[in-house]
Amino acid sequence: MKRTAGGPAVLLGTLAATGMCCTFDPSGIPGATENSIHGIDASNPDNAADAGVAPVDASTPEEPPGTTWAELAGVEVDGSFGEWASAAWTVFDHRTAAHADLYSRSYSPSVRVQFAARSSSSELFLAFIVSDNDVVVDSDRIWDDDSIEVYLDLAGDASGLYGDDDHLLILRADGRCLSALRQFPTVKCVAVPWSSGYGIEASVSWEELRAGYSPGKTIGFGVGVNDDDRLPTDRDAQSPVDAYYGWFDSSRQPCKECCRDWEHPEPWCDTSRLGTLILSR
Ligand SMILES: [Ca+2]
Ligand SMILES: [Ca+2]
Ligand SMILES: [Ca+2]
Ligand SMILES: [Ca+2]
Repeated sequence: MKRTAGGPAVLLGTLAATGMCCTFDPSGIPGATENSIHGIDASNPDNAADAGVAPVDASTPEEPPGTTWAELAGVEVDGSFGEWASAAWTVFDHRTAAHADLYSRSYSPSVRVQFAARSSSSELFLAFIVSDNDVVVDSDRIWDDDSIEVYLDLAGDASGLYGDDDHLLILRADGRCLSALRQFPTVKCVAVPWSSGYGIEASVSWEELRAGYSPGKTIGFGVGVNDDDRLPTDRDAQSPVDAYYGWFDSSRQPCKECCRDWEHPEPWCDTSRLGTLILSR
């Protein structure tokens, strides 16, 4: 796995330089195990109703862990979630996330992510319904705002450091989306604000991912959520993110050298523990 100038090493070096490290033990923070914080009940979000889809119970981890499916169907990336009504949704919150980084001692769990994938022969489609009590978009670095991160290991080789077949997509609550590690793929996305959160539809083309499409194909896949609630942190950054939760396969062994100064393995610098996305169900 190589790191190239201007590629993963630069981005990951930048991330490491921010001091985004795992100072706090989530289990040691008052309220970390509570479900209803800041006036929202994360287990019964209004946002799924806003999107016209059924909310999924977040209290029970999915089986098998870290596995999700992309139904074979086309999607219009327009901010309307009607075509997702019968999707195979996966959900995570602070209780079921594979990993948490809490940056503010004032932070209380107040974010929940319901996501689904679909695929056509030309594009991979993703939908996210995010419950978040305070949607904040105020930083130059979009991962310091309310945003979704998507991790793709197209070869499914779980080889640790990000290589040419691995991608990190960041989708912000205001609809700004990017491919963080390389110029391609182009990420198309539409974000919609809701009463207590936001929704995002996104797509990337299999051609730009340089990955062949086939029904039954299995790729490495993970999702993270950044929660900025305007709280004080110890980090020297412009309105930094307050918490991060990740969905991936925590039962797999991490690459200990891949994330450098980080005390915990993180999916944005280590593909070893990504989950699995299966095309078609
Ligand atoms: Ca749509
Ligand atoms: Ca921010
Ligand atoms: Ca890979
Ligand atoms: Ca927030």
